Amino acid sequence: MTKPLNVALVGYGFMGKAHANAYRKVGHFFPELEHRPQLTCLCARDPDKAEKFAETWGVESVESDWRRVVERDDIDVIDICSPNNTHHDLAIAAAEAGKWVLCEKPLAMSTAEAEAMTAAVEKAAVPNMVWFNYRRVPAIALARQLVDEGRTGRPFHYRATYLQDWTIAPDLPQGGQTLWRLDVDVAGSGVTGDLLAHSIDTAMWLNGPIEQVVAATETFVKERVHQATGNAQPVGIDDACMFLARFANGSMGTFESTRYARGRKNYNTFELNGADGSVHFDLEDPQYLDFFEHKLPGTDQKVADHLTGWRRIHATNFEHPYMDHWWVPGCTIGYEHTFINALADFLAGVASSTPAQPDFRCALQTQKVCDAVLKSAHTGEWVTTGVEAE
Ligand code: SOE
Repeated sequence: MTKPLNVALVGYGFMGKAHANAYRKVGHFFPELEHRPQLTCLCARDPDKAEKFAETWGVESVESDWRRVVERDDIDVIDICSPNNTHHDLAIAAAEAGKWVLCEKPLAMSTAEAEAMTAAVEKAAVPNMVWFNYRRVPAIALARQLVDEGRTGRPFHYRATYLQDWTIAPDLPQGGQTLWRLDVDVAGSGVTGDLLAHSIDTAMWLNGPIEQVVAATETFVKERVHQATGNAQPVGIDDACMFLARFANGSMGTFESTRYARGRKNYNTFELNGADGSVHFDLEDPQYLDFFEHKLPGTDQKVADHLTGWRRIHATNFEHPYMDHWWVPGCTIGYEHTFINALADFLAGVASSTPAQPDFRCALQTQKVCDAVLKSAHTGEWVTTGVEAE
């Protein structure tokens, strides 16, 4: 017997669409799940756009005030896909009302906010998760499996880049519904919270806690017209950020992110170098995990050295993470499927009382690293992150 689960989606932008699609599809591809999400409510400020979205995605009702959603008895889950400055109040109110809470990344505008949100979901003991969807790319999950299996050995280096190019034009405005990511009052930060949060989440998932960072940021375009006021206003976000990291396991990391890398659209890459092997991933080629295995199993290493080399694993076999729920080997899945996989993990975690990660407490650790990065960029000094040991 399946149980219906009434979901209220807050926000209808890029992420609203990605999440709505996940709720629609998850029961088809993960039929073993006990819960069947229903798109019960969409909450958004613009009533016309909200009605249109609800019609397109088959959402049963529309609200314009999230407080009303939180009060509704027929809602089980509140999923926050609205801009970053709404996450804190909404998540806390939802938790206090006993709703399950899912939240887009970054969890919050600051560590202080993320701590309060984590305390609220834990006090209310409600299931919660943050949508760091890239953990659910099969090739990235495979990287984690290889690390867990000990195939990369003692880690020395972790290298991440997250590059885009969509804000280069100096006449691009900031703010409003479409460009809130450029408005520091709404986004909290620039590439650090928006892009590096992904890189940090993946890095700590694969390679453990980041203990210390030293960073530099730059804002290349200092003023942009604000869509709300029509006036040129200072740009408060970081357009680019690079930082060095020390991991608790003794390895060293470099991280770079920008929205000014001409030609790079969503170039999210990482490489982990260990004593026994390395893994490399590039989101613009997402089906593949590159793996260098130094010790070939079952061979005499002296004889085998001429056989070593990077191996491209096309992560589409039934044996690869998530792929037994999708198509036959060789047929690929895409960006949208990472949200479906994430939702499936979340629902399975609730059913088995083994919370899927990253939950709020886990995402709080990423927030701490982001805050430490921004602090270091300001002071120019190494900053201890305060990330909890695993
Ligand atoms: C920014 O352009 C953005 O949409 C991020 O907000 C998403 O989290 C990232 O996955 C794609 O890029």
